[in-house]
Amino acid sequence: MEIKIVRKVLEENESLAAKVRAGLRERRQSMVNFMSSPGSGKTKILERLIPLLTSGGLKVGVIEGDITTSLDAQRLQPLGIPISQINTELFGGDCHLGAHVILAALEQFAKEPIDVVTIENVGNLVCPAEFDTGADLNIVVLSVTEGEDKPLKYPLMFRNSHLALINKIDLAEAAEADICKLKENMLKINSSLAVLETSGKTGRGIGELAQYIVRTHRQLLNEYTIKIANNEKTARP
Ligand SMILES: Nc1nc2c(ncn2[C@@H]2O[C@H](COP(=O)(O)OP(=O)(O)OP(=O)(O)O)[C@@H](O)[C@H]2O)c(=O)[nH]1
Ligand SMILES: [Mg+2]
Repeated sequence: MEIKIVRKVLEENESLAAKVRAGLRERRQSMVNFMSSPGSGKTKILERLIPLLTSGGLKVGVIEGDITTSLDAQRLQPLGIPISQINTELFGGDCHLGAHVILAALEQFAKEPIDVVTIENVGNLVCPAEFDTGADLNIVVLSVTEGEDKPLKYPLMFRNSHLALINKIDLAEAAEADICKLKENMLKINSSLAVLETSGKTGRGIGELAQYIVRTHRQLLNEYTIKIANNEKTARP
């Protein structure tokens, strides 16, 4: 019985995620979902990444997921971009953002001219991987202090991500991190995972991250434009 209920919740989430994705395309937007353990550096990376995206001409909005505070949203406020705060304690304290709350957050952005929506998911290496938010790009952030074994212990997160950021690379030597082993373990779980070394402190790798997001955004919009044109062609008598 319990298994059936869990399956139903996940199926409902899948269909809402598909609705999120369809809405994003209609508005010519793309969405990027940052996931990690607490403290791996999601907010710090956003603080550095967003100015790069906006200086390249993209309008960015942020959905901030947290169980209880708006501390991260306050850190991002100086960037002057639209921010939608979701506190999951208001509906049961979920340790992830489901597609239903993302839909509600996107509605808050309805009047904003946004190109790229970034999500900072709730800090947790397990649940956010189970619930599709409707994002086009899932990015897992793992810092060098967390251990090389984490991809093997939390495989779903790495399987469901497109890009992994090895963050706090500035601390790699002090943490005696084995970066080769860490990459090997990531690729053992997901051989098509792209990997970037980043530092929210020094800014290393954040330019490449911005380029990756811009490339994905353009590609999605191009594909959508072609799809619409083809649909119009076939609809013509
Ligand atoms: N040395 C170093 N410190 C970093 C780096 N990235 C983040 N930090 C620090 O690590 C701490 C946690 O970073 P956050 O950006 O708050 O991490 P988070 O993933 O957003 O954390 P939650 O939102 O609580 O899940 C902060 O003190 C950051 O300044 C980095 O690349 N190098
Ligand atoms: Mg944060």
